[in-house]
Amino acid sequence: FTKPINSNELIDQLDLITASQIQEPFRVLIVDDSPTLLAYHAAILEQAEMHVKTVSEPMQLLEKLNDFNPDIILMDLYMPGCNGLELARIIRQIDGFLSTPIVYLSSENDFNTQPEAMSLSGDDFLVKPIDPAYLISAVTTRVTRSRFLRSLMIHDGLTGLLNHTAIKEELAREVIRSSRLKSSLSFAMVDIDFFKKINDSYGHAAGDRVIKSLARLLKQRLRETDIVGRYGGEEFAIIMNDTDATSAAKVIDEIRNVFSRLLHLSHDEEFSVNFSCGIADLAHFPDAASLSEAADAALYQAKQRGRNKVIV
Ligand code: GH3
Ligand code: MG
Ligand code: MG
Ligand code: MG
Repeated sequence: FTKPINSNELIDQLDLITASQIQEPFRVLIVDDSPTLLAYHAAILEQAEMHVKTVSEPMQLLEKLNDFNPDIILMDLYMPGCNGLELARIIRQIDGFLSTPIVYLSSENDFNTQPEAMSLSGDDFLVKPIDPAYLISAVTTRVTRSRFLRSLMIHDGLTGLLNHTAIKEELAREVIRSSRLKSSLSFAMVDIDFFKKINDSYGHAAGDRVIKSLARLLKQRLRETDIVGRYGGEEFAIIMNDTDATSAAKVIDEIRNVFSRLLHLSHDEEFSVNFSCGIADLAHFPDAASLSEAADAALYQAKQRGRNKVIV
């Protein structure tokens, strides 16, 4: 038995996590038929510590897109056998690239084509030759803004965790990845017990603080490779790579134990809270839908059998 910890003592790491994601090196994909220009533009951006990949052959584009997952695409307008406007339109139809900034690079001096380029899936138009400092700042401002917007879009405002949509997308992705690698994967659903009573007895603000403290605890105790999201009001979802349900249950049961011993504070009144959890793994439920259904059913069992429990 260890002494109870005050929930306020948990360090707030969530802002740091989000900030570090925004600060990762920018990934820039340049599409141009001229190897000389590709090398020149790449060198400029690499000097500014960006990660650059280049494509001189449009056929390689799709493959590079998925492997590299660029933050921004710099697209030559005229290439033999294809044009940048058409490529941009194709990119816009690929899952996950609807909002990736596309900036056209061209020696085109006819300003009439610029509005056309904009209306066809582009975000901006830079005329070659481009001043190196201008190229760097054009890329930096766009990537900073789009990363920030994307971060807002996929994170939950209260806890900073991934939101419902984002965690479902992660689950779909991780199920495919783990099936391909034949590695194990667990999915856990966590739901705070009698949360309505907490709100009723101590107020909504105290309830919010409880939700935040569980979010922080999960982030602190789980591995860097585990993916945590806020599934709904007082519900959390956790994806654990390379982990079968038995091992996952061990880890989460420890967290359950720590959480149930936290002391929460509301107007000088101390109270404690616990959660229930249901877990399923990919070995028994081989697709995302049945995996999350099974975790949900196990959670229901945990509630039925008295709460404050982890059930596989
Ligand atoms: P059970 O043990 O069966 O899970 O009981 P419960 O009271 O936790 O069950 P239920 O899921 O019905 O209640 C969840 C409550 O959580 C309902 C809602 O008022 C509250 N809630 C949902 N989102 C938030 C939030 O963001 N903040 C606060 N403070 N409360 C929330
Ligand atoms: Mg060209
Ligand atoms: Mg609930
Ligand atoms: Mg609940």
